[in-house]
Amino acid sequence: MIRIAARPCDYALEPGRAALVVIDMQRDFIEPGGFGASLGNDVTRLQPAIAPIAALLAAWRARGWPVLHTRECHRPDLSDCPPAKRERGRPPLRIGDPGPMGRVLIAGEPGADIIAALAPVAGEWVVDKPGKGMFWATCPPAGLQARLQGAGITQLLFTGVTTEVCVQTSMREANDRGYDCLVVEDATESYFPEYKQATLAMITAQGGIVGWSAPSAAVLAAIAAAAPAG
Ligand code: TIU
Repeated sequence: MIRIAARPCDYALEPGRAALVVIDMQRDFIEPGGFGASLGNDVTRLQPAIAPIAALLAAWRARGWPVLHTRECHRPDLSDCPPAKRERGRPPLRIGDPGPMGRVLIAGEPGADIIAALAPVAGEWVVDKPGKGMFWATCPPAGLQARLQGAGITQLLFTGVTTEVCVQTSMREANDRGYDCLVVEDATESYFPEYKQATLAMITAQGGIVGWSAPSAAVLAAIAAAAPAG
């Protein structure tokens, strides 16, 4: 057990049972011309999360611990995209429309790729999700919960984008399913800094009603001291 200095109290990480979760670090959210930009957002605001996530990935990979990446994307025929999602707002490009990185938020298109700096390596899970949460309609037929249970994973450390949308939704889904969840504070970003801060505060309030939070430095220092890279 590795003790991480966290909010609202220390987090007891169990080596090998704690997956690093990287939510939706895709070109469609992080680069100009994708889904995030189409919604009117300043995509440069997500950049600061990249280096902390890369450092966490290196630490997990050095120890052979499980890593799970997600991608928010839809089938080319949009059969898994509810009209209520596609028709929301008045973006210049909607889900499925052709854009500079291919069809927006469609599996297999360049925009749906995870950014090169954080590309998955062999053996890591890549979970495509049509919704905000990573448990909703993923990993057919048995679902993500069964897959995590099969791998003996009981703890999830969350990183990625955006804090108050897909990271928070996935963390809440996971909390309800019994996982010990920690969000890494500098390894997640939002297009709205105030929403990021509010999300971290509401997750850790009330004794950790949704889970824990900690800076990447605290996570990395704790595991470096307790579990030297092999
Ligand atoms: N718009 C926004 O902040 N986020 C999303 O649409 N998806 C994710 O958070 N991945």
